[in-house]
Amino acid sequence: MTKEQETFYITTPIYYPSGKLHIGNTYSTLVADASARYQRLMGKDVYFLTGTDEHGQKIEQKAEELNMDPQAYVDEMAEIIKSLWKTLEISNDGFIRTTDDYHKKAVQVTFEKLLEQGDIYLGEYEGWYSVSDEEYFTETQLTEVYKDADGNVIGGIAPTGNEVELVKEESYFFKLSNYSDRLLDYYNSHDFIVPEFRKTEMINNFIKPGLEDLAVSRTSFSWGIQVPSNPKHVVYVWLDALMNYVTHLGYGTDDTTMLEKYWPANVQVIGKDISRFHTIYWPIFLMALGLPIPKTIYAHGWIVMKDGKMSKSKGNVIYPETLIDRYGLDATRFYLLREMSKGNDTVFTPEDFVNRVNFELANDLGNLLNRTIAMMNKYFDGNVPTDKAAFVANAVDAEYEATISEELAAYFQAMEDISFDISLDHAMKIVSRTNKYIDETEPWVLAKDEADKPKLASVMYHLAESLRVVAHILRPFLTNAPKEIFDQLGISQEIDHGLDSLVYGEFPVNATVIKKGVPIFPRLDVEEEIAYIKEQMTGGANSSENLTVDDENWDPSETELTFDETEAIEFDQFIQTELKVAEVIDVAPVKGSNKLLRFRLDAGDKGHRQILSGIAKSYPDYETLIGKKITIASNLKPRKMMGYLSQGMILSTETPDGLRLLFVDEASENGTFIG
Ligand code: ME8
Repeated sequence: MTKEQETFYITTPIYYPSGKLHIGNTYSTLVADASARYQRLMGKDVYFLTGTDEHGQKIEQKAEELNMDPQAYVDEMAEIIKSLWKTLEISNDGFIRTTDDYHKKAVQVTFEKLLEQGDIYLGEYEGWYSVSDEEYFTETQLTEVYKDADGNVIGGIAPTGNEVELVKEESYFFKLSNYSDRLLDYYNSHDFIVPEFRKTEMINNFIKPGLEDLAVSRTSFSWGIQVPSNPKHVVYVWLDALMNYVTHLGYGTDDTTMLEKYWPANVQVIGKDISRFHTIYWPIFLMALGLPIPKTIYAHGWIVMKDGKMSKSKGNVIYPETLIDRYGLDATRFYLLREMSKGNDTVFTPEDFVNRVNFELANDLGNLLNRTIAMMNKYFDGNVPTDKAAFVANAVDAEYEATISEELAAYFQAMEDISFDISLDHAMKIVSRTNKYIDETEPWVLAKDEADKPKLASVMYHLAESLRVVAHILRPFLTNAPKEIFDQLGISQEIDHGLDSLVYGEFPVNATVIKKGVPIFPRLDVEEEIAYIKEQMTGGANSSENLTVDDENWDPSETELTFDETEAIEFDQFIQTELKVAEVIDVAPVKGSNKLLRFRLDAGDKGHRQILSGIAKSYPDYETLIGKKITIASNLKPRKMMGYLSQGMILSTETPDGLRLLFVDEASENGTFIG
C-alpha cells in the first residue's frame, strides 16, 4: 500500500481590484508562492489559492468614479491582477473571484444558516465606517475627529489613516461575544498566530475589552451578495471575502471533496493590517459553522518607504513590473523575499535593492558559478570528477563540509518556520563559504603539480556539488536561475528532483559542464541604477517617452515636456468633470475653522449653490470677492464639511503669496462650461 500524500493548503488574502498593485501588495502572494513551491518540492500535495475581493462600497464607488458598471470594472481588473501573477510566475492552483457564482451561492447559504442558528440578528448600526478599509470603527478608536460649529462629530480619521463616514442603517449583527472564550482557548492551545506578538495585540486590544457584535450586512448600497431572506441587505464584504477560503473548496455546495481533502488550511498568509479579520472574525465564523480552524495565520509586516507608507501622492510608489522589466524576475523575487524580516516592516530603498542584487546574486553566486565552470573546463576538460575513492581531502574539506551541513539544516528549519529572509541568508552563506573555500584551497596552485590532482578533484567536486545544492534550495524563491545553474553544470535532470531527497555529496556521475559560463545575473552600475529606480518612483522622465515641442523659435531644451503616462487619464475621464463659471454672491468665514470660507454662488443653477473652500488664510479681505467670476468643478458629490453641505469645488492655484482663485472674464455668463 502506498503512503497517502500529505496535503498542504495555503492561501493569500484576496485583493481588492481597486487599483494597480505595488510591490507591497504583491508581497503576500510572493510569500505564499515560495511556501507552496517549497512544500511541493518536499513532496506534499499542495493547493495554493489566491483571488480577488470584488464586492463592497469601495469597489462600487471606484466603478462609479469611472462611470462603469461594477461587474464590467471588476472583470477588467481581475484580468489585470491575473496577468500580474503570470508575470511574477506565481504557482497558484486556484483563483477565486468573489463574484463567481459558486461563491455567491455558498455565501448566501452560509448567511441563512447563521441566521437560522441565531448567531445573526437584525438591528440598526449607527457609527463610523471607513470605505477604504471596509471596516467599522467606534468613535473612541478614531485618531482625529472633525466637529461642526455646535461641537457634533461629523467625520474623522481611522487608525489606518483613512477617512471615516457616519453610517446609520438597518443591519444584521453577528454575536461575536458568544465565542470569545472558545477563541481564547484556541489561541492558548495552538500556535495559531504567527508571529506571536500579534496574538497579544489581539487579546489586549480587542478580546479583553469585550468583543462588540459585528454588523454583517449593509443596506445603503447594493454592490454585494444579497441576503436571500431580506434582499435589501447585502452581506458585509468581509464576511463575503473571508468565506472564499472555504467556498473555493466547495463549502456550501453539493461537492465537498476538496474541502474534506484540504481544509483546514495549513497556512493563511496575510498582511498585518488585516490580522483582526483573520484571527478574530474568521475563526469565530468557522466555529459557528462547525468547521475546523486553520493551523496558522501568518501575518507579515509591510514594505514601507523612507518617508512612510507608499502612496501615489507622495511619489514613492514602486511597482513590481518596474523592477522586473529592468532587473528580471529572479532579482525582484529575491530582493523582496530576502529583505523582509518575519512580521516586521521593512524599508525599501533603491540602494538596498541594487546592492543586494549586486553583492549576493551577481558577485557571490554569479562569480562562484563562473569560476567553477571556467576551472572545471581548464583542469578537467569540463567533466565533473565524482570518483570519491580517487580524491585526496584538503585540510579544510572536513570543516567545510560540516559548515555546509549546518547551513543546510538551518535553511530547512527556517523554511518550515516561513522565515524566508533567514532561509535565504543560510543559502547565501553556503555561497560565500564556498567562495572562501576556493581561496583557501587555491586550485590554481594545486593544478600546477600532477601529484595534487586528487586534491584538485576533491576541490572541484565540492564546488560543483555546493552549487547543485544551492540551486536546489533557491528553487522556492527563484524561478529561472536554479534551472540555469543545473544546465550550466550539465545536470539538467536535477530539475525533476525534489528537496525532500536532497543530500550533500550526491552530484550525478558523468556530468560535463558547458564550455563557457554565461553570467546569470549581470552586474549593475550602482549609481546609474539607484538613479533609475528613484526616477521610476516619482514617475520620472524615463517612465514615459519624452515629448518634445519642435519649433524653430523655441529652444527645445527649455520646452521639453515630460510627464508620466501611467498617471495620465483618458479624455473620457477628463470630460466627466464639469468645470463652470460661477459668480460670488456672498462669502463668509466658517465658525470654528480658520481655513474655510463659505461661498454662495450663482453657477447658472436654479438656486444658489454653497461651496466651502479652504482659502480663508489667503483671502483675509474676502468681501472683495463678491461679484467676481470664479471657476468651479460643479458635478462633484456634495460633501458635508463642518456641518455645512459643500456642493462642488472652487478652483485655485498656489502662489508664493498663498492660494489664488482662478478668475474669468466678467463677460462670461454664470454657468458657462469651461473646456
Ligand atoms: O485587505 N507591504 O485587500 P488589499 C506589504 N481584500 N503588504 C501590503 C502592503 C505593503 N506596503 N500594502 C498592502 C484586502 N499590503 C482584503 C483582503 S482577504 C479575505 C481580504 C497587503 O488589496 C495587505 O496587508 O487591500 C493585504 O495582505 C494585501 O496587501 C491585500 O490588500
